[in-house]
Amino acid sequence: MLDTKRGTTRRFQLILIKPSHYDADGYVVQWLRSTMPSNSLAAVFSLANGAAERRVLGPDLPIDVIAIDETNTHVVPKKLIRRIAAHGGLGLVGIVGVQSNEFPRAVDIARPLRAAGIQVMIGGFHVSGCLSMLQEIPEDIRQAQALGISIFAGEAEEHIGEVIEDAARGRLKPLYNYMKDLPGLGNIASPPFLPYDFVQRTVGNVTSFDAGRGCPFQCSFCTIINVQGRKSRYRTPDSVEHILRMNWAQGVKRFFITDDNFARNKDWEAIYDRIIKLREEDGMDVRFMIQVDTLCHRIPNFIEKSRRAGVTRVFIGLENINPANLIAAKKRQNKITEYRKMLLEWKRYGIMTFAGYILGFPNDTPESIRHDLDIIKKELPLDMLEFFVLTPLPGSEDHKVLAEKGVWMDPDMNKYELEHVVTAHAKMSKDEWQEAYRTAWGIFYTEEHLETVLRRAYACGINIRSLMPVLFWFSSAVPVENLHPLQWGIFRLKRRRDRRSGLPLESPVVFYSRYAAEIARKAALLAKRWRHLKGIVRRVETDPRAKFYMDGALTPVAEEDSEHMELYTQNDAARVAVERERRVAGYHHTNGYTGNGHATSGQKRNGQSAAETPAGHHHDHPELRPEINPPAA
Ligand code: B12
Ligand code: SF4
Repeated sequence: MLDTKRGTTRRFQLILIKPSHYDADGYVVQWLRSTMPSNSLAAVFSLANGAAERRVLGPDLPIDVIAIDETNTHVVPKKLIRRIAAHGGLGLVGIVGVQSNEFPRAVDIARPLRAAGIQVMIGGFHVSGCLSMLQEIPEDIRQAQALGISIFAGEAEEHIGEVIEDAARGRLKPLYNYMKDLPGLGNIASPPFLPYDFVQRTVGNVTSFDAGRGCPFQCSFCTIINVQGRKSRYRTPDSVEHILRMNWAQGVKRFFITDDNFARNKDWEAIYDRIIKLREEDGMDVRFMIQVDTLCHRIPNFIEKSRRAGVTRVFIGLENINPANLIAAKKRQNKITEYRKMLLEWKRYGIMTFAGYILGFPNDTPESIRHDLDIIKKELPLDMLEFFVLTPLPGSEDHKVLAEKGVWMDPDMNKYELEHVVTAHAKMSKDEWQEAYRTAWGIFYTEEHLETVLRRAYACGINIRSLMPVLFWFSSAVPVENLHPLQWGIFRLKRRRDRRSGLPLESPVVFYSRYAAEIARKAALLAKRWRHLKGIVRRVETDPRAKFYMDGALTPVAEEDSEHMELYTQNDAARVAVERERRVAGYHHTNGYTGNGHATSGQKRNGQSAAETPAGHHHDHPELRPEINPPAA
């Protein structure tokens, strides 16, 4: 419809931007191809399109929804301002899925928009986490509100219509707080979806969706349980099928299921059964990466069905191998005595394992970290390990406790990307801790260990040609780009004018000559690393004995592990943990259970643990009641 008065077409413009964050020099981290489309953006984009189809602004005011991912697309505020002006001045810029490390960038994007009178709203984990855990709204969010930015805490599923209507009337509230009102996901009509041209701007033709939200555990560094809750909320198998079919139709067949812990999605089995049907009966060869906890192998059928459902990669929150650290972080469900069983079980099904490892728990020192990593390399059959600095993320219990005690935390949110040390440690100086993070990558990804990982994978029937690029990615990001692999992309784009507010504009000569030198240096380094890894792959493939490769990590779990393996004997906490597990196993034996894996054929007996109670249903697993300690013998 044309608005004759203004000579413009009146259409409400809903522009959704997933922001990036700043690198160490204050430039926006942006790529020609970024890692993966953001599920937060997919979720809000789809909900907004649903509202547009429902014509929530009435039959005479259509809504255009535009999505922009700043990790691969240049955000030009002037263009957005012109676009809104050209459509009758009606619009809202929603900055979506904003993590703490992205909050400063989100506010910088908003500044020129607000100056031009455009309505802006910020949602995502930073604001939701702060509002759920802190007594008072922190200074950075208040400053954003002072700029006239509206804050949305909570989930958009049931509120997107209200936001659009308020924006269309020019009456956005400073705060929408729906933290106590988390939606069920089962009947959401518009599940996460992004069109193909969007997915194309990322690496590997993969997209993502959340099949559920919430996790039952209580890790003190975790934000998820305080934002999305501890109760499992999940999409129906119909809804998951709908997401898969929409993507299949546009040629996207690979998915990252973003649930922080898919093993604790209460409907995992029904969802898997539907996917298995799609794969085995309808010929849809869809593949997945999922995230799980370290006790998932004890859920009957979980790993076997993962394989049948097309899971090829699994991310596991290993976090640490020192039980004293795990207890300090309330990560009691992580039992070092289960790590090998769990990893070997994934290997048995030919699924690649990625694990997260956190550095900076109370008992960590530079020496202990180095020692722990040596043990992991020798004794745990992991394909990929990625490191994070223990960070009191806004929204976590750790952050809340430090804030209440008035302990120093770096006020610069841009640093909360789990690569910077942002608070103090009892046993390491700030520099030592930072250095321990930087060197961890080099300690783990040595040339020798890269070959070991490839040999182990080859012997387990994993396709090492698809493992190689992943190893390349994870082993190269920090040494070459000085960025975490999860933030990496293909070909860094840097714009002189996209610099953090408050920092000076550099001269074109300085800026472009440094940029060109960086591109040349990185290209040379990457080519060398790629050739090197290719050489290892060739060596493994042409070695006639490679199929029979065996080492300590691949050795089946056996009783004597606890006497020989350093994982179980390295310190008192480890020995106590092993002893405790033995007592628990003994207890279960005397109660007629089948024991939890200190059997000599541990691999075969996985899953026949205390979990397999006479009741037999996986929701009765003791690990689903994480706050209850196992009974003492
Ligand atoms: C998937 C994921 C990723 C993917 C992202 C790509 C993808 N495929 O989505 C990858 C692996 C690349 C990634 C990377 C990182 N991630 Co991440 N990630 C997640 C994860 C597991 C799911 C995100 C998601 O999709 N959630 C579901 C969506 C729908 O929820 P949502 O974002 O909150 O959006 C809802 C509401 O907030 C609201 N909303 C959001 N925006 C807006 C905007 C408007 C206008 C409105 C009205 C509403 C609204 O409505 C949405 C729908 O309900 C979360 C944990 C989690 N459970 O959310 C961590 C999480 C977001 N990541 C986190 C972090 C720290 C990172 C990293 C920095 C480091 C790391 N741990 O890997 C990196 C780097 C990111 C970067 N800056 O480049 C933290 C952030 C915590 C914080 N306070 O900042 C989280 C919470 C996990 C944690 N460790 O606590 N991540
Ligand atoms: S296992 Fe721990 S860190 Fe992972 S989502 Fe659950 S509570 Fe958070």
